[in-house]
Amino acid sequence: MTLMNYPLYRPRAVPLLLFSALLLGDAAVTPAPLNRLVNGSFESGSLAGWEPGNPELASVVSPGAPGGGDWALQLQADWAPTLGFITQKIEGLQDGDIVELRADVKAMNQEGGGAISLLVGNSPWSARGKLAASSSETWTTLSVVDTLDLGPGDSVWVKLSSFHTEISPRVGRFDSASLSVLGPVPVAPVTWSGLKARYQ
Ligand SMILES: [Ca+2]
Repeated sequence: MTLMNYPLYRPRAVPLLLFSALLLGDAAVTPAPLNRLVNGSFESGSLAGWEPGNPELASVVSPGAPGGGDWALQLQADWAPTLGFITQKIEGLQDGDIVELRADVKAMNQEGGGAISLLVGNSPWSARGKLAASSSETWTTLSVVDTLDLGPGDSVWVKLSSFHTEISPRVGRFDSASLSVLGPVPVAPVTWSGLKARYQ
């Protein structure tokens, strides 16, 4: 039997997976996830790709998080009271996809901080979803993992937001935001010992 007869789930992935398995020995082959966010690290120096709720409450500033390049997002609340936020609609996701939203967040003053949300709905304002938040004054990586439950007409949105103002301005900085599809993963990990066991 030749390797070409090996019944992999995704035939087009065979050469790369086999080559990687030979290089890595018994390590599982896990390709780096693709970031579905546009301008998630704000390295365009602008809000390109994002829709601000109130443009006066969102700005692109420097410095960003360690390893996050030159630029970051800063959001603040005003006295209305309204919070600053930006949203981005994510295309190409499917019902049942397991996705992870990550971002680095830092409070810029004692009452500051920020939240990241993964939302599903007809619009960012009517959406349901999951949220993670931090009020730490050191850079903190937030993560939200969810399995998408998409109904008719639903879209997926990412939202970055400051906290509501109360008695003092609440400012948060954001950097290195990413949205990755973690699964479902139909391809079983290919290992060298697994291949040897199959042909011995
Ligand atoms: Ca950045």
